[in-house]
Amino acid sequence: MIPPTLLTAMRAARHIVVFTGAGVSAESGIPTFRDTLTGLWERFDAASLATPQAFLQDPELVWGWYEWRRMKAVQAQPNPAHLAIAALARHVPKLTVVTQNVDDLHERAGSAGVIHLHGSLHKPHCFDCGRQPAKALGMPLEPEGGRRLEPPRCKHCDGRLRPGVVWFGESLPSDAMHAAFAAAQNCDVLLSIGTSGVVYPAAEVPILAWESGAVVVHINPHAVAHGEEREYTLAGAAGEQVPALVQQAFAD
Ligand code: BJW
Ligand code: ZN
Repeated sequence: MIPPTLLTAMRAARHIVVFTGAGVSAESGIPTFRDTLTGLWERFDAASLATPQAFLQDPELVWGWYEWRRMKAVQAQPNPAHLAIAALARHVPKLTVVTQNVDDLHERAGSAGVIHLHGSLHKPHCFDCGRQPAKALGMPLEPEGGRRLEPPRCKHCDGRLRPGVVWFGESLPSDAMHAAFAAAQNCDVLLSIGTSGVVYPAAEVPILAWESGAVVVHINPHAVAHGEEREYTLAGAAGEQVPALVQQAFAD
């Protein structure tokens, strides 16, 4: 049951921030970051593949992993959580969606102006000169007979293209980070959906909101909250909890 005090806070909010992690896309069939290493990839550790050092050491392995993940993302469809977040924009004066995800399921569900803190699977750039290719990547190829795939070359400097995501040790895009922090500091309610909250600086977003006086709601099947005042947990899958919250808060 959703606490009535939370429903009241949702209805009174002038600005809601929705902060999402991999769990929001799990029910679309996209493995969470810490669950990506199944099948062909089970021998590997995600945290050590998602680094510039791993790409420099074995570009074909890392590019193959990201193309496999891009294929999963292209094949996936937005789920009821993405759709309910898009619908929520119709009920509040201002809604800001901040995601750590590198898929585009929020946009495909109809959310506008989504802030991507960790980049995108769909916008590669050159490892050497940083330029983006003029032509978008084609449909992802299944690496033949294994995992490895040669990254395409940059038309400008012949360097290797790399996924347009933020790896460990790299800076987040500063405009996205500043916009996310500003939104967190100026919202009334923040919904933190499907994130383990262990990766910084993104993990500061709900903390900043809470410190600025917002109501913070965690939606996750596993315990991630601390039980502070103004902090709620809706334990369960995003695809069930988010539509229920939006519906109960704003049912006519
Ligand atoms: C469901 C569900 C369902 C399941 N419904 N829920 C301060 C302290 C300590 C360390 C650091 C620090 N500041 C910086 C660092 C270093 C590092 C870091 O944070 N390390 C920690 C791991 C300790 N951060 C960085 O390096 C960042 N850069 C930086 O800070 O630069 C300056 C600097 C450099 C060096 C030193 C110091 C400063 C960059 C971080 C970039 C992270 N990038 C990744 C990879 C992106 C590309 C890719 O996808 O491959 O982003 S890592 C990975 O984690 C990915 C995700 O966006 C991110 C967050 O993961 P998320 O979304 O929470 O997913 P999961 O899988 O962890 O959790 C899923 C959750 O869903 C779970 O809770 C489930 O229960 C739940 N769930 N099903 C709802 N149906
Ligand atoms: Zn280049």
